Amino acid sequence: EIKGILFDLDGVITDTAEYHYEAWKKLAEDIGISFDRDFNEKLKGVGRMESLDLILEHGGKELSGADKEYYASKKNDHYRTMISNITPNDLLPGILKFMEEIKLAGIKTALASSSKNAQPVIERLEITHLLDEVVDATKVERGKPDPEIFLKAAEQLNVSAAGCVGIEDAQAGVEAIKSADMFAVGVGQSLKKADWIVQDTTELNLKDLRERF
Ligand code: B16
Ligand code: MG
Repeated sequence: EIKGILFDLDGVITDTAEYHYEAWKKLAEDIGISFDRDFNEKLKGVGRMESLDLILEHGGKELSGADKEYYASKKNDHYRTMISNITPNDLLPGILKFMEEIKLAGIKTALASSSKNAQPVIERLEITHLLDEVVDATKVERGKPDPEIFLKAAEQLNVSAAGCVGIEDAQAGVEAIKSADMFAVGVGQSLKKADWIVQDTTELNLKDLRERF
């Protein structure tokens, strides 16, 4: 029986991925590193500093710790400016209906996001009341694919991992869910390790999920 559903934010509830992409692209090009959508896929679900490390590695560049802090915070300032315009219209299609359906069924929900900006984003999306717990990058030590964030979300909901479903759009996220011994829903075709793969968020519904769980 499904007791808890744990949502990734970026790519599942809203498409902040596009803003991360634009902000990283600008920063990479500012420091002379080429950046495209293909490479950007590797950054999905990955924390801010880890993402900067991957970009530097990709461009064959090394920076001091202080410079890395500077560039990571510059990227974040740009990202914060973009997310300040988010409204409930930016919820991905079908996700609000799905979250309301879960709430009505009495299943608990939590957010499990690698973003340190998750709180302002869910406030702007006006879905705070649909999430019983919020676990973001400010509350865990290890990023996805480590299972910590999903295990912590389950613990805060007071449900066992076996009763949890995690929903992710990133490879690192699906791996984290599987390492936590939970049922993984993957949004997007390339998530081969997921237990149920949907093309997009409009396919999410409780009946189909329960049949597969
Ligand atoms: P921030 P998620 C992740 O969010 C994004 O997918 C990833 O691209 C981003 O680098 C990471 O959050 C950190 O975000 O810089 O805002 O702390 O998919 O785990 O909800
Ligand atoms: Mg994501």
